[in-house]
Amino acid sequence: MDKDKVKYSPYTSPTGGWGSVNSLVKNSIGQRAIGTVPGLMKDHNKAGGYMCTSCAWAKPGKPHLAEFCENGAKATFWDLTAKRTTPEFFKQHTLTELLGWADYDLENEGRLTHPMRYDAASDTYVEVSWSDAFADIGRKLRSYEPETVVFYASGRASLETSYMYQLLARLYGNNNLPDSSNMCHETTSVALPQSIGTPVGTILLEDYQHTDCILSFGQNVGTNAPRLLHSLQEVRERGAPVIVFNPLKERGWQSFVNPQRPGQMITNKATDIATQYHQVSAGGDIAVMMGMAKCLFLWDDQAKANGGTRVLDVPFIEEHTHGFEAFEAQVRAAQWEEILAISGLEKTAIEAATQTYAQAKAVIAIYGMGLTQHRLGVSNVQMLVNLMLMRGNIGRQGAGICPVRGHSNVQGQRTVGIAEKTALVPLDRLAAQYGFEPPRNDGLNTVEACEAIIRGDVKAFVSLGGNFVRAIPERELMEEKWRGLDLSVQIATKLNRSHLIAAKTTYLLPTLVRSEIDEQASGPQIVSMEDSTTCIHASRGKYQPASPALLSEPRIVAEIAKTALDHNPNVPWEAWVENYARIRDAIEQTFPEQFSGYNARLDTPGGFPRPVPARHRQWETDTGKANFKLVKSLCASFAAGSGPDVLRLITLRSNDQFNTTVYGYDDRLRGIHNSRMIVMMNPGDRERAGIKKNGLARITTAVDDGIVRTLSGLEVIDYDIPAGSCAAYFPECNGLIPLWQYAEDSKTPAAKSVPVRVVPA
Ligand SMILES: Nc1nc2c(c(=O)[nH]1)N[C@H]1C(S)=C(S)[C@@H](COP(=O)(O)OP(=O)(O)OC[C@H]3O[C@@H](n4cnc5c(=O)[nH]c(N)nc54)[C@H](O)[C@@H]3O)O[C@H]1N2
Ligand SMILES: Nc1nc2c(c(=O)[nH]1)N[C@H]1C(S)=C(S)[C@@H](COP(=O)(O)OP(=O)(O)OC[C@H]3O[C@@H](n4cnc5c(=O)[nH]c(N)nc54)[C@H](O)[C@@H]3O)O[C@H]1N2
Ligand SMILES: [Mo]
Repeated sequence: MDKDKVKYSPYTSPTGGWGSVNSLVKNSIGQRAIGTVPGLMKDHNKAGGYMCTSCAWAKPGKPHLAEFCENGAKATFWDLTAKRTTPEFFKQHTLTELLGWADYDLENEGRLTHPMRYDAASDTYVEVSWSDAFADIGRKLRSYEPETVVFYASGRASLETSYMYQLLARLYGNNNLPDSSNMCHETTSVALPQSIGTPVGTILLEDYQHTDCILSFGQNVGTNAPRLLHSLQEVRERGAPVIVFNPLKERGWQSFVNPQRPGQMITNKATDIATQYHQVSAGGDIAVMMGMAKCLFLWDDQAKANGGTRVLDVPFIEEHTHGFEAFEAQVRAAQWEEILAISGLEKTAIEAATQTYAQAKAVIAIYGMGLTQHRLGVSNVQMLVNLMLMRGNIGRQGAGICPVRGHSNVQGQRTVGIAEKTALVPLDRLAAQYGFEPPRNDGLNTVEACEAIIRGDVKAFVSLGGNFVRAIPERELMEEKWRGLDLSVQIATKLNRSHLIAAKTTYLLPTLVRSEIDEQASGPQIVSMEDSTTCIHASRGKYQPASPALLSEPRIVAEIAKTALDHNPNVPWEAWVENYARIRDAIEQTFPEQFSGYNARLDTPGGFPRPVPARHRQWETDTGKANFKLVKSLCASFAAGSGPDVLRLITLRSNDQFNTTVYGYDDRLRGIHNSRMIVMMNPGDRERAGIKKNGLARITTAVDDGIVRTLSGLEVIDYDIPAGSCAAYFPECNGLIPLWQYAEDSKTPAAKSVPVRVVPA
């Protein structure tokens, strides 16, 4: 693939509709998937079925006839592919050869079938028995200092597996539990507790039925959480406005045809989603929100003066918040000139957005990586909360903050203890429950794990899913240093680049996907996961496993624990794997407030919600109130280097990928086809850079730290994007991101405005 020249023509069809049906059918045929569309209709996100493996968006109690989207179906078809990556495949391809393959080609080989061990002499993976693999992994783990081992988790593993995994790390002797949320919504997990005393969003799905207005910042709904469009469509049909801030005109926020509605499919008459679309510059959101706050204060002053209805929710601010005066002073001091320069918007645009916001009684604020992956990501999120607090838009029906999470159980992994920060984990309860002394010092997050690997301080890396080396910044250096590890254990479903960069000893341990039947001693097992709105759902696999040699994730974690740890009679690894309901009982014992009646409530339609105090205006913050937080600066990005030729590069997802899993080379919703090696540029910026229309470009990171980071051969697309911002795909661009350019306070890599120079290639 990737041979043809890129084709670009702006996509004018709606999201959803026939385009998504065609894409879904193409993927089902391309993967010769054992899953079918009728199968999906019966089981996907349905009671008694399995929960989608793709995004974490909420699953309604009364599901649609087909409660899946194009991208969830794609992910499932790719899981249920008939293709296999067998021991025979590995005999035929050395790792050196495979390193030349594209991400797409690696995963397109299909499901891993057998446990494998890297053999340096032949430079290939060779088959190994499970028992030999576990014995060797256990022996090696016993030989290291606990602090030198990292237990990474990507966000797909169930609550049951995740609980066992964090316990494994703590019994082993560390809190080195970085996970994919460190690259994602960690910013949320740092910002929201300071502001409103909870690390998660405050809305439930039903709030969409009561909202008057939606604000959206930096999230691409059509690609990354398409089922949310069902709610947005209903919101629009009630006439409520939707205001979008995004440098790119993302199709999902513009227009949608619901494939669930035959009438709409036949007429192809789309629902317009955004009523206002503001193309903010990358990193310009704090400035936008500061401008909005200024308008609110000004109009409130006027209302006070003429005896009109107040614009601020004064009773709420007085009763429920803290820090208002300091915040007010910061807003009043902010200068419009700076606000407009940084946001890239006209004052009239900010005023129009504020007017709509101020007229609405109940507002939901949606956001994604466009806010979190910036130097001041935490200020981005906290400024959004400030804006909501000004009008009492948190903690009542139809209103609240809605971070749209990534992986399907990434939020849940945190809930059950996968966290490097000890303050987030009830260590005393774990100590009492299992009769051991858990390590009390904080462990490594993702960036710190990378730094430790670079220093040579990490001996072993265990990966519960994911594609760590490909997902992190600083690709070249990290790949080089990764080879210095003594042990890499990769629990995975498909082959990816992280598996090809061999440590001294590397194991590839294949596992089941969520839609497959997980048969254990007590029969087929249920697992569970938490969605973006804190609702917990049961999931039951329906399909035969891709290979009889696969083990489930709980089984793999238990076997590693049994070989790597001394026997502890209080930790019934074996009994847990026999019957996962026992793991849920153990989770309930550790987290009684969150999981009371866990097994009994597992099949609650729409999932059972964990308690979120901020939903009821109980603020578990340092002040006992919702805190207005001051922002550090109006610009969320790193300084844009020197010179007007420095652009801010946004690295983002196409419609044909799930993170590093690339399903194809089309980004239909952006009208880009045949290639991922592209850069979307403002035509004026392209001309200034001396690049011909449709020419080739080289991107070089504009930081002065002695490391040259560069990527060439990118085809330039003249795109509707603000001057000064440009965009290209993750993970192709990850080598351009300096490891030290992360969000202050949360250490989320700043993937959304990398300072770069783009020149003719
Ligand atoms: N199909 C599919 N679904 C997915 C994923 C996938 O890869 N494929 N990934 C999953 C994961 S792990 C995650 S975290 C989520 C990610 O979902 P999103 O949060 O939507 O993440 P991105 O695709 O990175 O896109 C971020 C959006 O922010 C915009 N943006 C960039 N910079 C700025 C800025 O400074 N300000 C504003 N206002 N906007 C900005 C971009 O133009 C883009 O529309 O999706 C999840 N769901
Ligand atoms: N430049 C840039 N970098 C980014 C981002 C960005 O926007 N820009 N986004 C960041 C974000 S938000 C995230 S979440 C990370 C993602 O980082 P990761 O979560 O580490 O990466 P994924 O691509 O989701 O991992 C895919 C692999 O997971 C394995 N897998 C799939 N399903 C399962 C399963 O059920 N069990 C197991 N054990 N393995 C499975 C497969 O082998 C597959 O190859 O990337 C981050 N990196
Ligand atoms: Mo993510």
